[in-house]
Amino acid sequence: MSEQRGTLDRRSLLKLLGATGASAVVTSCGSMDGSVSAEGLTGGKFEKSISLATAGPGGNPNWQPGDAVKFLPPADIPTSGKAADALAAAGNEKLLHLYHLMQTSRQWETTMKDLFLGVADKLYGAFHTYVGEEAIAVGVMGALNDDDYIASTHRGHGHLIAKGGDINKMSAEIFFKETGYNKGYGGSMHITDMSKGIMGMNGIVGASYYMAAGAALHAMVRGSKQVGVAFFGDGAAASPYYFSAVRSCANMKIPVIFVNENNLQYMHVPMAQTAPTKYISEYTKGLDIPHFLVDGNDLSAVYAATKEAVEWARAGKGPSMIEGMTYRWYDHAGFAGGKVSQDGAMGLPYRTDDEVKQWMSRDPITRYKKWLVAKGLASDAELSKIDADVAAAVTKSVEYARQSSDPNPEAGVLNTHAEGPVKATQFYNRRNVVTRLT
Ligand SMILES: Cc1ncc(C[n+]2csc(CCOP(=O)(O)OP(=O)(O)O)c2C)c(N)n1
Repeated sequence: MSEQRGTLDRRSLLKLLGATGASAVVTSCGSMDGSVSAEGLTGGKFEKSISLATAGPGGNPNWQPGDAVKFLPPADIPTSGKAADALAAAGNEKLLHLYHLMQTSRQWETTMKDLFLGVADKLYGAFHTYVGEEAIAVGVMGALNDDDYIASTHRGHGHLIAKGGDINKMSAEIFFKETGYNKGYGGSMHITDMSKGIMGMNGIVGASYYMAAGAALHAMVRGSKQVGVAFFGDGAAASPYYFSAVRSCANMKIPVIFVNENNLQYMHVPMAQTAPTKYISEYTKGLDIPHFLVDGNDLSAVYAATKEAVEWARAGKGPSMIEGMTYRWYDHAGFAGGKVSQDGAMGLPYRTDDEVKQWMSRDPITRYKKWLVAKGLASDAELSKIDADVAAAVTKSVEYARQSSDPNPEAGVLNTHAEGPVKATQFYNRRNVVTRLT
């Protein structure tokens, strides 16, 4: 139908169309420039135009493998400005600690990758790497207190390490040993450490929203000023629970920070084809909460945004949303296209090697290192020493895992209840009545 202009109101238009026998009416249609207006058809005006298609990354049906380079951040992190000042004010000890955490996350996962691809340890099980996205976890956690809560994702090793997780127990869990975080029963996607406010990695995409909201609501009721952080990917934002959770938190002013790690890839499909808007942060803009769209490979940008979000939450103003644009270096899960002692997965069908290499040239760790040196906040020698210390700690964690014992198979049904360890012969039903099964 061609576009009509004039002052015909909706009721008259529908009457007119009904009289001609029309049974369905298209009142708006998308255009590739991204804006749609119903002005001509309704005689009224929408307050804002509604984007149905944009120039990407989201909502772009013309997206091609390789297009992620259009969202490459600059080579260097700005050394001046609001974000740079906020991070620099954190002080040298903390700045070096954040570098240590980023390196630990990178080196631990890279070592695991080599072990999965190598023959010595025959590792198996799901493993989703966070390599390339470290600035988000470390930037967010740098702005939190130890007793704040986080709800992680299937790609959560970086979240755990940044929140103070123990790499010995993480390595042991990947080796399915009894000294692992989950005593060797869980593997990568269930690692949890409540002593650090880590409510767990989680294989259920979109589960972090209500976990973080529940913890934050509990904190709100207690008046403790703790916040909850829900990490999630661009794909997870498609969950119906996403909008629902942000809406509920906004309604009740629950102190949750929704942190979207937009790595432009939803398993093996580009985010361009799975999200209707240009950015994920557009989904919730109508809720009138703070939104921060940041370069997710820039530690200072993530840190500064999170600091503001935390202040907002602790002041009782409720939730906020941060979207960090980033890129994962490896395949969705496992190591297709990866090689021992080589960074990044190449030859994958849904992205180009050039795109991968260009994003790797925006390595958040290298950028942060250059920033620290350029601002005179650390020397190359200091940072190299941290690199070496981290390498030694990662090697030690692998040795710890190798030397630990396998779980006792007879203990398989222990530790499966939230109430704590129960005897294998006991089962708690919903009324908490102990029922003897044998
Ligand atoms: C409820 C649910 N649906 C589907 C899956 C399968 N699944 C695992 S990861 C994933 C994609 C998640 O993509 P995104 O949220 O963008 O995170 P990323 O992997 O890019 O970090 C899907 C669909 C799942 N684990 N849980």
